[in-house]
Amino acid sequence: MNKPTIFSGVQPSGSLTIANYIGAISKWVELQDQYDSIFCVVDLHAITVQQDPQKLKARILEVTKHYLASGIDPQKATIFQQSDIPEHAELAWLLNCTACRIADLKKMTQFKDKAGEKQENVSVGLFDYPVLMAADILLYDTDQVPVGEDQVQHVELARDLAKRFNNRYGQTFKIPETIVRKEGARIMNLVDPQKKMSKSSSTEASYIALLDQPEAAAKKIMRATTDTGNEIRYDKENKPGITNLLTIYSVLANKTVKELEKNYIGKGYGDFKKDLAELVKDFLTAYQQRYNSYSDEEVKNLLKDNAAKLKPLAQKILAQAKQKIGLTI
Ligand code: AQP
Repeated sequence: MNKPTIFSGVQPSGSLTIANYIGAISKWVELQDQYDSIFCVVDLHAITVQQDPQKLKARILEVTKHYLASGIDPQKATIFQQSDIPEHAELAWLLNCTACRIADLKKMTQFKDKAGEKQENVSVGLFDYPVLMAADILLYDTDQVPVGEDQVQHVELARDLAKRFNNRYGQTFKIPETIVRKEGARIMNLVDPQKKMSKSSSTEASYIALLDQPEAAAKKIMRATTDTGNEIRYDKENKPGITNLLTIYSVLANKTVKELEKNYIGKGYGDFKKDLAELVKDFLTAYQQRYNSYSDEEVKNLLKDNAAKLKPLAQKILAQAKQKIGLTI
């Protein structure tokens, strides 16, 4: 029997953070044996905000190396570059016209967060981003989409658009489901633990980049904002800073939060942070060794080969949608 399919991606929009690893990529690694796995470098999403062309080029290769360094096995999973398969953009257009309404997109919280006060002056692409994401998912008959919490609303929109299209034109798209990890689906900013950690943040101290110097990353942990009091306890409401650090610790050390809380009874923030800083330093050192073992040439070839392998499936689903709409003469 065929395995079910998972699809997910990361934008080459900055230096990947430990939040991208914990919330998304590490979960993909866990799932890659049970699923037919498709992991995309979503470059067309990245250009919804301004990108420097030279940096963007480099980051497409970087994201691919991050997938590999995290443990995605190219023998098991298909890693490719979104813009290599133009069917993504074409299906997005079809969904724009046949299934998505302005009102759907106005509800998207990520757009409101990213556009902020400048809603009238950001690109149309930033507003339409969730429709392209729906196209990415629907183009491969995806069963499940493993994402961090901030992307859940977008996967729900993909489900709604697929249902709307199917109701109007007859069964065409599979309805995808979301997979969100129990702990670590929303890693918070180290400076302001009320905000999520983001790779495009302008405050370097707010995130741990996977390519940060391990020593510098350890310092960021030591300086992370913590709460009043000194008890190491998971409490999102009253102790968002320590709760966030406990979550990072728990995922990287593969220990439960309960276990950690027990280990730190009677100890203070200083001891806890020192241990976590050491853990992060060791994690990054090993991670970067793997990351540096891949060459640009190697990842370019991998991306090209995989796009060629995947294209027929994308073409097939797109052709079905076009035929249903009446575009096939
Ligand atoms: N803070 C987070 N905690 C847990 N998971 C997270 N993800 C992002 N931030 C966190 C998950 O990482 C995957 C890739 O994200 P993306 O590149 O699609 O863009 P994003 O969700 O907008 O993430 P960033 O880091 O905040 O990027 P920028 O700054 O470019 O917008 C997704 O599965 C996401 O949920």
